[in-house]
Amino acid sequence: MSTIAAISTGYQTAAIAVVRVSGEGTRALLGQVLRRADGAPFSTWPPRRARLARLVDGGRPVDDVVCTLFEGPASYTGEDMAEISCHGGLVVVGEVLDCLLRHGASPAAPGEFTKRAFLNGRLDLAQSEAVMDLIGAKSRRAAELALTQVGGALSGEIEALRRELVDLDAEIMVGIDYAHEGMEPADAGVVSAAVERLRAHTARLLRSYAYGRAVAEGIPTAIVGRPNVGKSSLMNALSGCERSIVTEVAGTTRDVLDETVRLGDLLLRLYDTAGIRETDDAVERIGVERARRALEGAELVLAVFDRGEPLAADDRTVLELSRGRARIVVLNKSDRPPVLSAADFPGDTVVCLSAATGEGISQLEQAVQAQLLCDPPDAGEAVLTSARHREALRRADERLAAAYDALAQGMPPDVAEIDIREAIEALGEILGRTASEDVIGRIFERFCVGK
Ligand SMILES: Nc1nc2c(ncn2[C@@H]2O[C@H](COP(=O)(O)OP(=O)(O)OP(=O)(O)O)[C@@H](O)[C@H]2O)c(=O)[nH]1
Ligand SMILES: [Mg+2]
Repeated sequence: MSTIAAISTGYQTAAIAVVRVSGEGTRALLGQVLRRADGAPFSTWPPRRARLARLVDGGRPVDDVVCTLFEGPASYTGEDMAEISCHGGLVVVGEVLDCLLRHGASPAAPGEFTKRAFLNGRLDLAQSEAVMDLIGAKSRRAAELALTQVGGALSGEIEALRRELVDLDAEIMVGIDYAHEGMEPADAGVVSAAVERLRAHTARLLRSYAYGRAVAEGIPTAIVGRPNVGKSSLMNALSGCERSIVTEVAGTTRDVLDETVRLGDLLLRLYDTAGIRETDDAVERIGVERARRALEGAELVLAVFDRGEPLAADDRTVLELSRGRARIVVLNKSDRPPVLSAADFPGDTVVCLSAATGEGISQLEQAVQAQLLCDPPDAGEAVLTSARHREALRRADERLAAAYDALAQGMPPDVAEIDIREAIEALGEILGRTASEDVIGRIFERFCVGK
């Protein structure tokens, strides 16, 4: 493969920057542009040792750099590669990269280093995706989950599942292929017991997605309620900044404001909306319409009420609009004498809090976890965070269910074998064993250049 180069630290002024090079021409390329003060030729430099050198472009000094060579196949990409730490000024970094390109390197495409790592078997597809999740992590917990996945926690579980299915499939196939030689067909009871056991595993992984997604991506959440109940105050209390304007005037918020906030481990993509009420004001009416749409698009609704006042007609409209949705009733202004209580909202999860003092906010977190069925996993358990992985795992699980049903209906194991083979394929897609070029291309396109 060609030798590629890219700035891995992004285009910004910093003390140092790292330019990466990978490909079989790495040594030859660096031999042309790096000079050691002691004159030792590049070919004699030991790998995995940082070496100070001057980078020169046809005799013209460009920068003093520290270069580390990693020999393939035990490198990130699996090829010979190098990391050049240079001074981090935009001009200097640009010149270092230009010099490498002038001496024969090609500019790396987005994610090309990691793509090569995948193609050379250094990382599987799930691990490669986790590299990007780690870079883009929006919270410490999200970074932790991504790092565990880079380390192979999810891949290990998926691969173990796949292996067991491959063994099971082989057992069934032996019975089919050698039936004429008197080989007994696989025992349907044994096969269905194995399938059931594997399904318990896929079911647990699928359940973990609610938590994984809430941590990694966040849940679209609409804050709705009649005017003045404290929706914007709640948004501000959760985001820790004065994101929304708060006043005692009913009808302050006119447009939908969004902000991603952290609630314990979970991320909520919060939408603060205009107070829902009948109004003659044309601008406010548009705001109310947008609030309704935000509510429809949300996966979780925080329906806010003023705990110090009896339920008004507009409050009942809010309850009506959010009926049947994943909803938490928030009784705000709990610092005031109470009028409303949980008993006024039978069947609902109710949290009393004060957006003004912050009291009760932590109860909201527990309520969100319970409402979204996203309890944290036990330590060491793999967590699904990607929609692609969930989709493939869901397909595998469906095929296993079909295999189980076929066996339960007394069909011979070779009918179930087709389903088992499809389940193996679906699991292979997660790891990239059976993913199409298209899927792989699309995954790496989303990376940044230099990764
Ligand atoms: N005592 C008390 N007052 C609060 C609390 N939360 C909000 N308020 C007050 O209630 C008033 C309305 O607050 P907002 O956050 O603007 O209410 P809103 O629901 O966004 O109102 P609109 O945007 O008009 O729909 C303000 O005067 C807030 O200071 C609370 O927990 N306790
Ligand atoms: Mg408001």
